[in-house]
Amino acid sequence: MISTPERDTAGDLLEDVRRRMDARLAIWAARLRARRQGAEGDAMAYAIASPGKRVRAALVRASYLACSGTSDGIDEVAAAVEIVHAYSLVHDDLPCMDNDDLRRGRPTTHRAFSVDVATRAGFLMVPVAAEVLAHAAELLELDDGRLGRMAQVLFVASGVEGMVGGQWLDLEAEQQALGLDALVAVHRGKTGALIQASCELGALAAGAPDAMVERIAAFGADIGLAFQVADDVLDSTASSEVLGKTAGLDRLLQKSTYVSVLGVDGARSEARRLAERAITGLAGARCDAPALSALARYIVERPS
Ligand code: GRG
Repeated sequence: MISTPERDTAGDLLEDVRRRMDARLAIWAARLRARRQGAEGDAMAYAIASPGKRVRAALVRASYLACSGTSDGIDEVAAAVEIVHAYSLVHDDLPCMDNDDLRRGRPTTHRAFSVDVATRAGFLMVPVAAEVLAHAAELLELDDGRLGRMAQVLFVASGVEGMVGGQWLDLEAEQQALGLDALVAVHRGKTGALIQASCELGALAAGAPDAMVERIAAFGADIGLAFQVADDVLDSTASSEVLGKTAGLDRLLQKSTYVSVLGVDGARSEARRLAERAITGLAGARCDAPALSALARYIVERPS
């Protein structure tokens, strides 16, 4: 368990970021509902404004602050990442994927609307994320080159070389016994890529030099993998009530996970090892990053 002051650092940061994100995402939800009247607009608003932990947003902000960023315009970069994440949850829950009824303590988007509407709303959220990122660049007064680099980081991480590719491998692997190397590829793609991108985006928005961006990206890669390892543990140890989504789904879908390969204790210690490696890697990076270390430890000790 992490020490009390560090837990408070992560807790305070997440609470602050949650407040900021809820406000920003509510504005975008209302805008989308007004722009696209009807079920798809309502479904996008439902998915975008639903209450998550906002870990990715916190990583964007903490990386930005660690690289001496000073503008609250960074919230809009974080909102773009959270919208990509929200779309992935809508599609992940569909009957053709994990087929879940519960997300963030509420009915999944396809249960609240319909499969057709949720599918369309999910796709429509991707260009919204691009629009939000472009708006962030205006708020932060970033030049076109930097916006281009950030768009590349976010959308490559969201695509077939990242999140979609990892999810693809995950679906193909149902009912198959994967070895650890294959599992690492699934987890790095479906979950790790967007978490790594969150860290990189914060550093890029702050105008950090390439060497610093690389250090923060390496940190993000380790905690991104650790996040999914911890998720595997939670799926097999926590209740649906605490998780706000159906617990035990991995076993039901016969998925290979860190728990099926290493057991609960083995998976837990691997998640902790990755978090500590991430923190150690930052130590030489000349960035003052207690919030990043606190988030790394929160990611592997979180209750949900
Ligand atoms: C077309 C093959 C194909 C894929 C579409 C659906 C999809 C893209 C990707 C799914 C990626 C995914 C849902 C990975 C799991 C990530 C994960 C651990 C989600 C839970 O994150 P938390 O705990 O959730 O941060 P909250 O609700 O707190 O934001």
